Amino acid sequence: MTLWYDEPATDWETQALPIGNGPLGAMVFGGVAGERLQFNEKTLWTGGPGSPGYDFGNWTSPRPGAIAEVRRQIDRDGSMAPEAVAAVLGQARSGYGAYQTFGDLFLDLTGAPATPEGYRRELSLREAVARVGYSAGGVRHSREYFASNPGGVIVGRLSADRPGTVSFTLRHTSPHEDKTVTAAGGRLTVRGRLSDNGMVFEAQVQVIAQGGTRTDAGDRITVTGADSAVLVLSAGTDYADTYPAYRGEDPHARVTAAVDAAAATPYDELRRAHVADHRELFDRVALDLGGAAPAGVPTDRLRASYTGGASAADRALESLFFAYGRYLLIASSRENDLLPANLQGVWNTSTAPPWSADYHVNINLQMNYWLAEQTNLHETAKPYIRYVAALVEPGRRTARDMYGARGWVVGDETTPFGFTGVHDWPTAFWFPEAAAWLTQHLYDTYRFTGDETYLRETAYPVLKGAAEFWLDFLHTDPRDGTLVVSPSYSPEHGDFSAGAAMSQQIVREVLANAVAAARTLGVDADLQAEAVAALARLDHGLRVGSWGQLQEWKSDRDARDDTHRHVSHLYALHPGDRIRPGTPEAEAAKVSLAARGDGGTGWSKAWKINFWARLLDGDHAHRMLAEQLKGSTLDNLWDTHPPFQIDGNFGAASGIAEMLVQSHHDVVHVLPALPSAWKDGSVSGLRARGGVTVDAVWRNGAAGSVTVRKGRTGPITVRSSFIAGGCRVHDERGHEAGARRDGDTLTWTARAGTAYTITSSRNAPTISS
Ligand code: FUC
Repeated sequence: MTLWYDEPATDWETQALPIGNGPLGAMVFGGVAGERLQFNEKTLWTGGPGSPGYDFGNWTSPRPGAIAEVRRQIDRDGSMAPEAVAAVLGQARSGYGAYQTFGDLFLDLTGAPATPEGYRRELSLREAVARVGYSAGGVRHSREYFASNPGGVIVGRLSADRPGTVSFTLRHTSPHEDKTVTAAGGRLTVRGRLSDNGMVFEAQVQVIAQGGTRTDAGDRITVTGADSAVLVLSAGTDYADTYPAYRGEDPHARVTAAVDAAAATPYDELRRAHVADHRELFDRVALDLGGAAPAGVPTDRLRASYTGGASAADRALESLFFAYGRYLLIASSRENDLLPANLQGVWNTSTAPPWSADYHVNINLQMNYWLAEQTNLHETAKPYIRYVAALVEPGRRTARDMYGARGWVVGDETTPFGFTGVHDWPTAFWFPEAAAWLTQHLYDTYRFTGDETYLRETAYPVLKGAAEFWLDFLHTDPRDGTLVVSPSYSPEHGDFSAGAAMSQQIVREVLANAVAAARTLGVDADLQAEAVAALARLDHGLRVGSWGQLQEWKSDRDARDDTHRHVSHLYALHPGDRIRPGTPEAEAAKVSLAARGDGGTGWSKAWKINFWARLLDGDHAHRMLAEQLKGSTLDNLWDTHPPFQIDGNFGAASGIAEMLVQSHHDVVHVLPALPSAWKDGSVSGLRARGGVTVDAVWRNGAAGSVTVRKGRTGPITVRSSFIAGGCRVHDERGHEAGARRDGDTLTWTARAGTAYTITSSRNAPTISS
């Protein structure tokens, strides 16, 4: 559970190692003569209010009839070029902004050796601690770094096994010009304003040296001849996630308090509290694929020699990659965060990162959170849920003013400043389905937890607004009288048309979820009736085309040689659940997926792991995992689009979880897509819908035992191929559960908190059907 290297990092993107506590992130380089810690605070963004011309993406003047005109043209001609639609409905972006680096801390190390011995740089995923070590002149030098969520700080410690040998100068650099850097009392304070939008930012670093001398000099701090030294960093901005101003308190008091408190706490205590906090989340799941990393082989070489074959080394990299996905989510998204993980999590070294390191909501942000519930990291999804809820207010105005609709909406991509309108990049400016898609996770969280208070107070109001938008904005298709989305654009692909498959599948899902939620809560009878009536008229969005493919558009025009990275028309297979394996639609999805091929950007490969897992084809899912590790993974195991984009890390971890446990339609399916390469293994702590925790052990490609625990007393149905061959179900005390078997499924009434183990045994009495 450790990434390690035998050289310092020189490249931020491919080599440096990420630590983070949700709001704060840092990249550790581990240089010998100079340490570099690039750091981030997640709210430091240009754009939004204060940025010249910011308009939330809403049309700056009304365009009566513009959407109706596009609809008319599509009704008449069947399609419309993206450029033509953008010319009518788009608007140049202004004040969109981008996620910003906060800057770098440099430690210039005095007297560093030219040729250190025994160099090692590592990141322990279990502890969430990065370490650097080397020897020189008979002295072992060690550094440790971690980002503490309970402390709200990033902490570093430099030490050596000979007293008096720790010496360095700490300084800060950043591309933000309007700032001051001052040093006093061993504390470096960086304070300034982004010139673009006036956002106030502040960081403080306290240096605490044991032994030696410390000198504060202008904008830097020098430590000479210390036994060890601790650094404590915190940072903040005056961002608030409230429409329309998006500004709150000055960060000074918060940052000061965090650094003061951490500086007054012994290092070992800070570290202990951090490791305990991290492990409370990280240790909930364990995956063993029978891997063993060869001794002495660093992670970059482990990855470079990976083939996706049968070796124990390959299994070790796969389970490490899964653990890393969970590590990265814990590090970049926590319950006390204002913002969810963006395209780069919390890590960004630039003022102009790719795609602004924003929130792309035509798959990327959603993909970031696919693993959250399944891999038992519910808390990490809280900033996502909060963020989506915060889009409702700006999104209502956009829905009303641009679309003439109730509810709320957001377009293809967005920012921390409620950018819910449009821009004018023809292939990515229009995707009002995003709001509905974003609510999928909110409703699914309820299905995992069964928490009705959460459903009533948090999820339902957001879901309801997303459904209302579509009740007002559907269009009657003159071809057949069904209700369709128009203009409809299958993400970043082809022409605009009416009723593309993904549009219809998403709208069906949001309406169905809204009805189900309202029924559960016993509210909004009128809305339920309205949604039920719309569902009856809604085009179904699942068509099998001339070459057996699932159609991406309502008319049959998919090209067989099209390998576009988005596979949007398979939404109903994943992340939706309407397409069930073994049905004609699933067969058609398979044809489409095979035609799209095994290539693609990092996130596209990750999505394909999930698709093949849902089609119960473990070998093909594994092949996609191998493609991702071979072709779309960097030395620091970050996913690369290219460039670095974190969704692929999260999507792959989700895909691995989908290979092990699926839980749709009230069935907990254990080991649904186990690849032949994963002969022996075990997993524990995965979550299934219905408040269920699942452990499984398998040998020779078949489950030997499965243990499930349910949060509430009630019926449970477990499916796994081994069940068909005979099994018994007993609780912790050895009592039979009284299960009923039907082929490969078992159903019984599970008591809350009781562990039930299903064992396959020829000796045990077989449960009769
Ligand atoms: C979507 C994708 C691109 C990229 C961008 C951030 O628009 O089509 O490949 O991942 O998001």
